[in-house]
Amino acid sequence: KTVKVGRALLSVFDKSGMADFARGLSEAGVELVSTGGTHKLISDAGLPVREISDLTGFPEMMDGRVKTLHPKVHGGLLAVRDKADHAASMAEHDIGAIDLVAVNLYPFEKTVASGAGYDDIIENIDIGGPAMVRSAAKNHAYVTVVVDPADYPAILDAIKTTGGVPFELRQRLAAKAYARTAAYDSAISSWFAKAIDYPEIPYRSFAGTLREVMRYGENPHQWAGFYANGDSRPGVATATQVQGKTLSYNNINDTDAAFELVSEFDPVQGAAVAIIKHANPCGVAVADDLVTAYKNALRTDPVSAFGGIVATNREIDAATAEEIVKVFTEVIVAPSATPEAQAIIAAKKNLRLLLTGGIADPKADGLVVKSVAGGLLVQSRDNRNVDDCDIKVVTKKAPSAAELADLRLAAKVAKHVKSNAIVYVRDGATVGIGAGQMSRVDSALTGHRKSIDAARAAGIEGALTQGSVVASDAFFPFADGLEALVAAGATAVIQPGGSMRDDEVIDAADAAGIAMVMTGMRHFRH
Ligand code: 93A
Repeated sequence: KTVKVGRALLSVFDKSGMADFARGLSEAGVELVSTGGTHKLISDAGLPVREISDLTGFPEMMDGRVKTLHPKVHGGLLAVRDKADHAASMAEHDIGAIDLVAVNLYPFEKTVASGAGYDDIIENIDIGGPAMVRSAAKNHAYVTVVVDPADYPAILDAIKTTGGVPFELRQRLAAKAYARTAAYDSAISSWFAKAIDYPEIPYRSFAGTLREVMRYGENPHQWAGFYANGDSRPGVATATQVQGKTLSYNNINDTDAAFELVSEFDPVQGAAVAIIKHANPCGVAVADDLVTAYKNALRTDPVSAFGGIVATNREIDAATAEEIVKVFTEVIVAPSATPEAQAIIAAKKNLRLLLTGGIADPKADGLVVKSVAGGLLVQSRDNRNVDDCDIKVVTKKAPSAAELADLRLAAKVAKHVKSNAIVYVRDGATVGIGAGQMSRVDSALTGHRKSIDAARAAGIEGALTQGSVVASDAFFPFADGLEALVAAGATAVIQPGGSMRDDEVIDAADAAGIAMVMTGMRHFRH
């Protein structure tokens, strides 16, 4: 049933919308009670409002740590109005009912994101706020709880039109309130786990804030939402969309893959471009300038690049924008774009342009979560790459300096290709990528075949893998995978090593007269 609101307790850190909300409530005859800062705002707006200390009979104390933690508050929130003994307790202790609570919490997440110190972060753990929210939500049979200023208008509307707040709305607000306190406590425990290096903390939850509900998920019959977890680093969740259609679920997933990959390459050392389809790269290149990197990345697999996602590690200039818009592209993601480049891209109305303000830090830690039936698999981010490895030459022949540079590029790309991953590189660009095959030999063959297609498209005889170098994301269990690379024309290979049959694989490389190096670091990606 609809409950009339007689008294409201307002205690908000984020004061947006509060003056209007308080005015609306006051005009509807609701008595307002409020804590320090919120009280000041409301009385400055010229509205009648009581101090919380007036209601509790206690001053706000201990730097505000104790202001609403009082039976007059929690009794007023939790009492079951039509239970005789509850009503008797209220009468006996002079506890008045509180019918509505508007609370939003100390900005714990923002304080952490700002890089504040330990004590400052601890001080920003709100206790009284979540306590009121949880009490009010539990007693939603009688009480309305609002944690999000976006909900103020709907509540005022209901009060104006029906004289109170209907049950269905109170239920939804209560559900939202618990989601908020859950996310809040989860942010606190996540921060703690990180601050004291306790990753295996039990009961860990992974809550985020709904940013948007998408039209659908991976497929049209699936629901999908994008939840942000408060991480403020450059990336798909924090990027600004300058233009284009709304991003879909698959767009966001692929854009993330593209940007994480391109961020492996230091923009000071060179321009890098990655083109992604279905979360796998179909072309990656580094060059002195961005437009060359784009053209070389595109050459790997121009057919697959159709409808792809382009990521760059440097500001997009006009020349690069001109080239990108020649190919049907779904999303461009870049640290920034010049005004000229933006004008060129603007001609393609649907094309989405996301600007991140910087590249992602490939060394950053963090957690990667994957759901399985009945649970979540959680692991730390794969935040290492070939630059962290001690590269060992295992063959008679050592790679040349040029080959070694290409091997490093190939290894960084292979890290971002679904396993089994085989990446052929020549002259700073991928020339064949084999992704996601169940056998490493098949990935080797796929990459080779793609390079033949690409060569044909470019009017070149043979395969682009001739004279290339190759990275494998994991070791070769048998020599056959390596032999497939040799047959494709590879002259040098980088792989982690560690197979029982490493010796056979090394012998095969020596027999073919190619160079092979081992990193000791595997990069499975499933
Ligand atoms: O320090 S607290 O944990 N102790 C309390 O008793 C308490 N009551 C409300 N924080 C408390 N609050 C929080 O104060 C609210 O959640 C809100 O964020 C803030 C509003 O304070 P003010 O009205 O003084 O700006």
